[in-house]
Amino acid sequence: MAENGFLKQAPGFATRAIHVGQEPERWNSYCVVPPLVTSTTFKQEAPAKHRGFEYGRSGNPTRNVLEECLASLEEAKYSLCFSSGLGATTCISSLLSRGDHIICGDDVYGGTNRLFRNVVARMGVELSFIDLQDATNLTQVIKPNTKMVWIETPTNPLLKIFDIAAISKILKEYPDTIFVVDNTFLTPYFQRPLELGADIVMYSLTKYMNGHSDVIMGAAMTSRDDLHERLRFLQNAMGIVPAPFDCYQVNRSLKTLAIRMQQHQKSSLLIAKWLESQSMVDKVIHPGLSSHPQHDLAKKQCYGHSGMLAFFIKGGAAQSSEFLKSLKVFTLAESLGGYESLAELPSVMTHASVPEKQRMELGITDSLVRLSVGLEDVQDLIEDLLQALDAASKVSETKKN
Ligand code: P1T
Repeated sequence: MAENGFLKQAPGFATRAIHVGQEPERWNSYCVVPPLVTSTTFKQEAPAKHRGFEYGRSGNPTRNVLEECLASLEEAKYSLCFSSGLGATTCISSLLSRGDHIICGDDVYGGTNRLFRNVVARMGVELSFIDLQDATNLTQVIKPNTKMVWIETPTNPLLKIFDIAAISKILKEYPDTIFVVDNTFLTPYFQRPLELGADIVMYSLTKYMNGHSDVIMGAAMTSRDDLHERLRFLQNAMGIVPAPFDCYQVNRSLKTLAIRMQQHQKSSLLIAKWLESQSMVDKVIHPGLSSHPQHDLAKKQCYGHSGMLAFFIKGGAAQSSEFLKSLKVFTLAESLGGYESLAELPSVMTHASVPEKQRMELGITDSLVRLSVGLEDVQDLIEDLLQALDAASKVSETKKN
């Protein structure tokens, strides 16, 4: 057990992030930093006789370097990269056929909800959203045609925790159902769903994995040969591949993933505890707080928590809007997981595409503020939050929703 009560990380993660796939001996020049290969095509010695690369969509040396490193961090046999997180989701959901049923956790990124509802369901896949805080809820909706269960944990934006091992245990009875976990909020540094029984782990690499808010990319990892073969076929057939330069950037960013995550963890918990003491804050949601309803589960299944937290501000849209506009160190923007702190209002930003009824049932109200705590000095962040909460407190009561 780690000092904070979460699972203790085995040594080796940072070393693998720095060295796996990066061996200088692979390149004629013995370069220590893997090169950025932009060539879209590769010379063949004779028709259909090549040295592993034919055409940039089906494989690229810089992408291979990144995919190898990612597979190692996830302790997965395989990893594939995509042009965005939603690109990875598009590819994974293309494993399904008309008439299949997908069960999705009730609280997911707004874009994932929109893709499933407005694209995947329209192609004839049946869709159910369900709250899996109690894993046995699954048994009430699962059907013979359920071919995929998709969850985020912690969920975006409410940070609910689902028990990956308990869900996968139930799914043992349904061997044709693929269990996918979107692990974007935690990264393999803090949670490894494959070791808990998931079939596929999916990422928006745009977030913590790249961590510098300058690349849009996604990934899928699996240790199942059949799933990898099909996903690799789809990645190429559907053309959802990332640019080599973006792969180069993410590969570089992985070198500092472990230390970045440690600092995100530390700063976000300090801020969450501080927010709990503020009179303008109704409730703080952070898996590292003992007040989080699944704090014990988080400690049982994760190696730590990231920089993500959410809180309900006292009042409504007028107060949350004033708070967000008043921030000076935090930037009011969508996305998360970068070195810079971000704040947003999910109801009208990242989750605006979720139908209002579903948002209200979940509790994604105009008072719910989401923070991605970055790597600035934590005291500067607290002072910024303090002055913005103060500004929000001055908004007249009558301006409440
Ligand atoms: O933006 P993209 O790389 O396509 O990834 C989509 C995605 C998938 N899964 C999770 C858990 C996500 O949070 C996201 C993107 N989310 C945001 C942009 C956001 O601000 O929540």
